[in-house]
Amino acid sequence: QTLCIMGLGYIGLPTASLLASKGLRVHGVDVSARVVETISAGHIHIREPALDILVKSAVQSGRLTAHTEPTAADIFILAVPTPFKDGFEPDLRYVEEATRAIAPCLAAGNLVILESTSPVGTSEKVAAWISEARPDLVVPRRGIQEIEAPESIHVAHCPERVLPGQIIRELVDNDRIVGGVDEASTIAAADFYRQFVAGEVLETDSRTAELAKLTENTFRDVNIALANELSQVCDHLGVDVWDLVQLANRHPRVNVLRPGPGVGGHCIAVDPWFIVHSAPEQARLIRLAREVNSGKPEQVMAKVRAKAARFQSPTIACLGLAYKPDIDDLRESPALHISERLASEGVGRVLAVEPHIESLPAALKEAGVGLCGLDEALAEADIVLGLVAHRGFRKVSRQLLQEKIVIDTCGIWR
Ligand code: SAJ
Repeated sequence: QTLCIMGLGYIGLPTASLLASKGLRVHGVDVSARVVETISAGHIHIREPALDILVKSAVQSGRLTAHTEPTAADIFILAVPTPFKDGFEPDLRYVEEATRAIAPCLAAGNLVILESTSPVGTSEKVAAWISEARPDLVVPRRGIQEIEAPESIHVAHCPERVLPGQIIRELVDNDRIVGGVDEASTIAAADFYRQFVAGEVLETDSRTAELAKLTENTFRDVNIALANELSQVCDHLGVDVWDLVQLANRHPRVNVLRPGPGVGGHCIAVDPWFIVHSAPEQARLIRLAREVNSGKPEQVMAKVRAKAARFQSPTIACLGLAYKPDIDDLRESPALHISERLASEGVGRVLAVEPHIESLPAALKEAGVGLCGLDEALAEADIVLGLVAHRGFRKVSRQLLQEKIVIDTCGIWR
């Protein structure tokens, strides 16, 4: 089997190299010439444990090659970004561009899989774009069974579900949801994933598969919003939120998540909006949860401003910049946003501690944030602001902390 993967980012590249390691011939495509060059040299442009070794051996074996243009293949995977525009409207530009780019390469019997997290109905749009570009092919449509049409292609959605930091393992171990635009597409796509997925491959239709993925990330967002709202309630009532969560979670059917400085990353803060946008009247709780989580950084900053007002010119040690613990990923990170704002507003001198990076992003430097080691930052700090529960932060001496004003947003020392 030959494979053409559109998009060599956090999902496309691990998938491409994994499938190449299983013996498939993989033609990887990315719009960035720099990304293509890097991968062709056997290197990677993103950080993910174990990915470097996998890509290197896939490229060396000749089974993974990187290009800027697609080619004919048996299976096409679309793994391009699906951001949103102003007004939280999903931006399907990259999916449409990738679909139109592969259309001339398609032949009867091919399978096209959309892996990008997408609003409900996107797989049907992919099928419609193909049909428009290639009237000679039989393209599946919802609810219409093409009986014995050898010239038919297949279109299905199989949402990615991997956790950054554990991508390689989860690509194989996680159960996968596969939903075709028609039943033949579901079967074709499920057969493909069963070749390399150790978890179960669950069959459904494309619309249910699309909504299932959005539901998974929305479930997490709503539950984090509950934790974040409880942290506000606790501040108001003078209750320790960490004690509260720990005690409530001793109930056999309760599992409150951890409050934090806000929800980061490029998935959980985006995906719920796809549901809200497509069903605004119905998705009231989902919208509110999103608003609670996106308002959390401002509440953290208000707390810091209030404490900082006691000093002439306080030094604030911001512990962590990543979007979650023990990774180096700074994308859409509330910790990064808070550090930058505290510095640019002049709330104090901001020293950031982020053991997973070597230099600060330009915007933070411009805002006047300094990057330094944990001990140095703690020695100089008047206010210690815990933003990410990196493992390395736990060891800080309690005695040292007692001499400082500590705002621990994510329970590092609990
Ligand atoms: N967070 C909290 N409290 C918690 C848990 C998380 O504040 O108790 C915050 C984190 O600090 C982070 C954000 O939420 O800022 C998101 O982190 P995460 O670990 O929950 O999720 P992601 O964004 O790294 O990956 C998610 C995963 N989805 C689910 O767990 C349902 C992953 O499986 C998806 O593949 C990924 O989104 C994606 O690409 O959609």
